[in-house]
Amino acid sequence: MKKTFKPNFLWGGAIAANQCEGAWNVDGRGASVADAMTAGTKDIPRRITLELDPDAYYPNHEAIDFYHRYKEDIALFAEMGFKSLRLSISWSRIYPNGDELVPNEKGLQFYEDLFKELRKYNIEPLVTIWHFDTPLYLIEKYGGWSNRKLIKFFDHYARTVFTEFKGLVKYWLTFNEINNTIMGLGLFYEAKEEDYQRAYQHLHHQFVASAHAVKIGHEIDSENKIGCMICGITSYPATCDPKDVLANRYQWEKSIFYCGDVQCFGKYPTYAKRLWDEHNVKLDITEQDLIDLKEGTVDMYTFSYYMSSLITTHEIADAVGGNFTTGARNEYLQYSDWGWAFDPDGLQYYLEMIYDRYQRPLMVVENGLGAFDTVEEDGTIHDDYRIDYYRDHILAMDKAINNGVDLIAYTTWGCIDLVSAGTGEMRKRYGFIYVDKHDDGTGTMKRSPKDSFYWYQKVIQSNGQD
Ligand code: BGP
Repeated sequence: MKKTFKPNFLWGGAIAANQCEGAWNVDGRGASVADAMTAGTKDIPRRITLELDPDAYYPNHEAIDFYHRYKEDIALFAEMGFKSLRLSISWSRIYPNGDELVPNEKGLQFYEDLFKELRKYNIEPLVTIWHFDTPLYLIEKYGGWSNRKLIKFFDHYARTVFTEFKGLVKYWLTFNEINNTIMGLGLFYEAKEEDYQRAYQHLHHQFVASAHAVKIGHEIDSENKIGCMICGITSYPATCDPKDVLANRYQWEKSIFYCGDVQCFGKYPTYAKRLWDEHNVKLDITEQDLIDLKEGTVDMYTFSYYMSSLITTHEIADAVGGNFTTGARNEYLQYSDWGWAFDPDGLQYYLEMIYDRYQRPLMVVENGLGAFDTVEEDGTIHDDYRIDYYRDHILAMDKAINNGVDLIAYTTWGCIDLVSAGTGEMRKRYGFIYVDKHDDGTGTMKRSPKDSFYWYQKVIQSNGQD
């Protein structure tokens, strides 16, 4: 095998504050929208309750208690040989309501300690500023991101974290899976024109906030590298009917390129007009917004990749999907217990297509398999299905790099078991490290390495050669 991966390739894992920290109301932290989400399952959707429902269970409140156990967890990541850990800052830990002027010192201290702990092991932090967790107060008082005022609050929050963590953090991502807002629109329910209007306006505000963050981050430290983060789903036409082929192209434009184009090229693409006109969307975009978008383009393109999907204009007999999308079943692929397609070739396709379009460094910042794990009597966990999943996706990256793609990082999702974002479940496990925590909230929280832990350690040690 050729030496494909660069010597400084960032192998590692990824987690997010709301899905692992817990300590939701500790040390001055305010509630975020993730704290208002009840537990769900594959078939029962999570609910958002602005008032806590005493009969419901809120899995993010305690999560895996990373807030108190991060030293133990980071030591395990270091044992695997991680070069990087992707994690996110909880906005409401820094600004409990989101619109304050003065930050919560204890929140800042927590992240400073955390980043120093990573540095102790030479693990490069890759920090997401927003990962699905807008402070709840901003939703209640301002109605969330469809209100332009949120840009100003986010600017302030971003400026705070860039200033505070200067020298400790170099790699940043602005909004996690920013394209989700429009990707699933109209797929799971009949969306009305006002839903489209709200979603596109919401997204416009996040684009502007992201561009501001890029500008602020560069101004505070010219060493900072700041990326966008797109939910990457490779889609194919389900048939050779030209209508399906066209529908698939439109799917790429709406779901994938729309956000990447604005964040990498700094302006709305030509097809944006068609997307808006289809639903009579009239956006409030100021002259200054257009200047800011141009000046705040990202340094790198990062994305999550779990699966591919099939697009068709014909009737779908057997719909499958996950992660904000759904489509027809692909008879050439295997599916996970949660209906996510296993498609490493789709990762190679995505990497090559996106690199060609944007010509800037890429990072795969989420990839992984959510699966049921069984703990054997002796405490071991034999997750060969997870090893197979990773092996094939790493081989796909290897091919793309050999074909010229500048891929600089791979951080697998949920390197330690954590709360699922989509379902709120614990039993949908992604980790190399098992956490003894269950869907009803019980468990000792004990951490145990799975077989994949030792396998990934070997991958990193050999820089992807083995
Ligand atoms: C992405 C999110 C993550 C993560 C992952 C897996 O959408 O960025 O937060 O959770 O998907 O999804 P799930 O947790 O629903 O299995």
